[in-house]
Amino acid sequence: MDILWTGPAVKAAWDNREDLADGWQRLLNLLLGRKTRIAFTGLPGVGKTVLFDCLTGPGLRSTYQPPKTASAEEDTGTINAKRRRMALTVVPGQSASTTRMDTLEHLFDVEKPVEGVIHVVSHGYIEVRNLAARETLVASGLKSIADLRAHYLAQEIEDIKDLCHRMRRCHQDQKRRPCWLIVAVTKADLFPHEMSIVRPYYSPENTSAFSGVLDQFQRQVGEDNFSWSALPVAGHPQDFEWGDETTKSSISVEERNAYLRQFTAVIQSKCLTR
Ligand SMILES: Nc1nc2c(ncn2[C@@H]2O[C@H](COP(=O)(O)OP(=O)(O)OP(=O)(O)O)[C@@H](O)[C@H]2O)c(=O)[nH]1
Ligand SMILES: [Mg+2]
Repeated sequence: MDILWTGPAVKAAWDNREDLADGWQRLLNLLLGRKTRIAFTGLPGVGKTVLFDCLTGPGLRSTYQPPKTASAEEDTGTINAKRRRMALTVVPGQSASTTRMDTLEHLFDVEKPVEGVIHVVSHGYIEVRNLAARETLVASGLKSIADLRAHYLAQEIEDIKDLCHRMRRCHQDQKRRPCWLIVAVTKADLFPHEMSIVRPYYSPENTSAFSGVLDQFQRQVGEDNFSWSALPVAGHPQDFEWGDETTKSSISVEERNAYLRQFTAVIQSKCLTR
């Protein structure tokens, strides 16, 4: 499936293609029918829960408010799922608790690993919701948005290395899972004019500090056993503030919805081809 990267292109292709909720319902049926288990991974504050909420429904309501704090518990889908525990699990952000580690251990358990991974990144735009943590970062010298992003881009690399390490352990078992990964480059509303940099950085078509980690992992486990792709998305467009600087959010509601449609379709196609 061809993945489109710029808001206007995604909008032209996906605008009104289907009701967002319908796309989700189809995906849900597919997941429940096939028992595909999918993990949402990525740094705390990157936007995992918001994307999950968009897929499961609440995030699409005009009154939706994104979480004010890091998730302490994993998010799992129950909505519209006839009380069955859904196959999507979001790793919680609060690293102080053991829950984050426990969830990761559970999702990448060598005996029973997930089938697919949605790894969320945000081009370094990480929401630090804890006031004390914000002050600590500023005191350590991260005064501008550019400083903060550089810091989190470096952390993203460590995070993807850690994830590949966990996936490698699972692949050493005969089950050869996870067999696919989607890099969801969220908060695309904050960098609509930088897609010519963002796309090669995160996607398989070039080798960058980020994509090189996944390429290496793919070589280690074999191309037949693992595929990955990347796509832009925006769950909840809003301005990004740090210190006295602001990065303006600038995409239309239609573009955001089109991004989400493309996202759901890509997840579906991964679930169907594996
Ligand atoms: N500009 C913009 N901001 C977003 C977007 N999605 C999420 N955010 C912001 O990022 C914050 C963090 O989103 P969450 O979904 O809670 O992040 P998370 O990855 O679940 O965080 P943890 O639970 O700490 O792991 C939200 O409160 C929003 O303020 C987006 O698409 N665009
Ligand atoms: Mg969360």
